[in-house]
Amino acid sequence: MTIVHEPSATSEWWRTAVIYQVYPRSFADGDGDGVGDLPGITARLPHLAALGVDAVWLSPFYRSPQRDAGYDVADYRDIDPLFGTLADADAMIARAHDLGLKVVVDLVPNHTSSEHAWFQAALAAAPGSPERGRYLFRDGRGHGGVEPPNNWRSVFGGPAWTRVPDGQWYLHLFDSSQPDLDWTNPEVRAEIEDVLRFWLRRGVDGFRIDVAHGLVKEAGLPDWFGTVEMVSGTDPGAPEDGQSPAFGSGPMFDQDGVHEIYRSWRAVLDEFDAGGERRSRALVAEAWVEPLSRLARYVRDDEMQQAFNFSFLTTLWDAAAYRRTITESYAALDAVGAPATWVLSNHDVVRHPSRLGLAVPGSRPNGIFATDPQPDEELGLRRARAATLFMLALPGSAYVYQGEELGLPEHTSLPDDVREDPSYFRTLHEEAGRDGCRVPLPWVAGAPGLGFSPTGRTWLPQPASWAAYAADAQAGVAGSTLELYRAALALRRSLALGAGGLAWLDGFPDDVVAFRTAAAGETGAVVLANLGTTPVALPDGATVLLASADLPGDGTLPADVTVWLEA
Ligand code: TEU
Repeated sequence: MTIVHEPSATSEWWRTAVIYQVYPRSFADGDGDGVGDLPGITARLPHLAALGVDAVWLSPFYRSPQRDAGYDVADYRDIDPLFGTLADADAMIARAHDLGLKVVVDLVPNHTSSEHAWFQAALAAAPGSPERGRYLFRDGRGHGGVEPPNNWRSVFGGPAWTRVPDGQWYLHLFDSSQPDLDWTNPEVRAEIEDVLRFWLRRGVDGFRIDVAHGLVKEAGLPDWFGTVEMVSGTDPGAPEDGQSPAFGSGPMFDQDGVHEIYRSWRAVLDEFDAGGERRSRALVAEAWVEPLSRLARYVRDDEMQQAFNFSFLTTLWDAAAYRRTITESYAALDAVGAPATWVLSNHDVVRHPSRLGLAVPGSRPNGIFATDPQPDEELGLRRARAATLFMLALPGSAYVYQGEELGLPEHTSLPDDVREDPSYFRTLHEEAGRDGCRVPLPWVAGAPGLGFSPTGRTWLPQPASWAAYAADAQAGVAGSTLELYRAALALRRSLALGAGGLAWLDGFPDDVVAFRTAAAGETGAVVLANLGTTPVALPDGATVLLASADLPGDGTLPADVTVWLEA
């Protein structure tokens, strides 16, 4: 037995919470226009309470031209009419709180929309003006300034600079409709702190911080000859030991200056601590940063509370690789007193049942075209259920992306003419992009649009196979993925697994991830995940609490199955 993590002694909600990601445009549509909205979400919140999660995180619903599905914010203090009104947001927050769910909203501070009043003012103003000083406008290089100021590439493909009519260029790490703010400008800092207060006053319990590693750029904006490619994990130079290349380096990412910003935001949140409770509100870093020791810097005591563990998401289907990632995660995060977080899917990556059904299980293409080799749907789902079941036993906090509780696969045959993700366009159609993981959810098997919207409209078409995955087709059905998630979340809660310690168990084949987890004073559970190709013997006399697939009953654990055993 090797102890890698001690039980957690502190009890703030975000240390152990299971947080469900709602992608508003695709969760539930209240008004029938085919795009999900806040009233649709509010009406379906009981589904999430019944599922057994502790919190919801909503991707952006702010006023936006929707060039990057809302990650291009034109007004941080208003709701896009597509999603409803501020009154709808208040009602959603109130209903969630009534149901005992915390609410985390998305904050996009690295860039605004090009339609934000600030950027419009910058365009109208002259080079060198205070209006331009809120963004990263620079003169170009070469004769007449016709070359961009440096060689940076957009994360979505293509150059990271766009030229305006008077000849200056502005930086955009993402789409040209998403100009980067200049975080050395005190006005920018004051504005976003005020935006935090605006939403805290409306009662939110936390913020997920978009591109948290990108706000500060290295002074002088020097050229960079590495990769900014964080979208795809299929780098041909990737080492063959089952790991993707390190991400998040270069002069545009993970600069030391970002931490001072997060310390100031932590102080803003502390102003709102409820009833004298310390740290009742949380900041969550979306920072594609490696190694884990660098990621841990975002969650030091006076900064954020959580950071998404993308090292876990990018680990390939390999028991030794998982053990390594998990051990390193606890080592790095325990050193700063932060909870580990675990995540397998979100709105930026191919859904994990499909990734785990690829020839290299767990690899991370940026979307899948109908003409690409297709994932094995059945094998992928079997592995996804196994992966989820061991993730939900890991001490710390876990994220569930909408629809994964239904076992949804990626939509891999979307017609190209419905695609909206800017990364599809900016890679000149070389990468399918992220639309395939953003398809509207199936709620009712027999209904038009699978019950997503009262009119049957859906902003992206749903695959025909999704009727079988609809929530109503799985509710109450023994062995369904929905019932597996419900059972796992209920047991996780009753066994207090989130607050557990973790020890690797000896005596199992290398292909088995085997650990014991128990909170202080609890018996906990033994978890075995067989990532190999042959069945392995279960311990003598083992009592199975939960399994990710039917067990043969001969005392063995088949390949691609996880079990929780009585400890
Ligand atoms: O993503 C930040 C980011 O780095 C992504 O490009 C990520 O690496 C990639 O999508 C993973 O496949 C955030 C949001 O999550 C994403 O939806 C936005 O498009 C992006 O910021 C720009 O705001």
